[in-house]
Amino acid sequence: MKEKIVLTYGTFDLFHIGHLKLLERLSKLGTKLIVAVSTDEFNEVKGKKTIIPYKQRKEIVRAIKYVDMVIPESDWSQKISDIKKFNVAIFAMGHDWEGKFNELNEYCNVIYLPRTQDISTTQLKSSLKNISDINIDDINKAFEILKRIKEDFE
Ligand code: C2G
Repeated sequence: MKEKIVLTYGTFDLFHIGHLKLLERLSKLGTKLIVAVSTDEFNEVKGKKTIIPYKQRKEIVRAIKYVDMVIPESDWSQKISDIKKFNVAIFAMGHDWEGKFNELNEYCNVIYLPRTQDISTTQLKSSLKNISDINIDDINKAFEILKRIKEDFE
């Protein structure tokens, strides 16, 4: 079977089901899936603060069975040289990037896939923040109230 290389880019911070479903669908578009994972320095350029450092995000993505190779993404302009270097047939992203990389159609087939609904790293981050915002005093107060209610019922 003729080799058909698929290439995608992402931060993949707090790896979740949306990331997994995307990589699974991308792997079915070709024979080999290459994932460019954004470095911490590049995420600063993107204005993104990650929780999981690049070295670990790279290892997590590489361990996904759908992924054949991981490369670093360190700037916006590396895509054309990556497409040529790896002889990429398909460049694909989630549809939150719809239309943003159409200029790459000159070099390969550009595809945008629907995102998985109701899950995102941003959402996970805000849930974590909400949890961490709950201070222990409030929890203790709530606990005391519950204890008194329980005693009243006994
Ligand atoms: N994604 C998805 N479903 C979700 C969340 C994310 O399909 N619920 C997809 C995104 O559309 C993207 C990929 O998962 O294609 C990785 O998402 P991010 O880690 O948020 O990537 P981003 O920071 O947008 O980096 O040069 C391009 C950038 O590096 C893309």
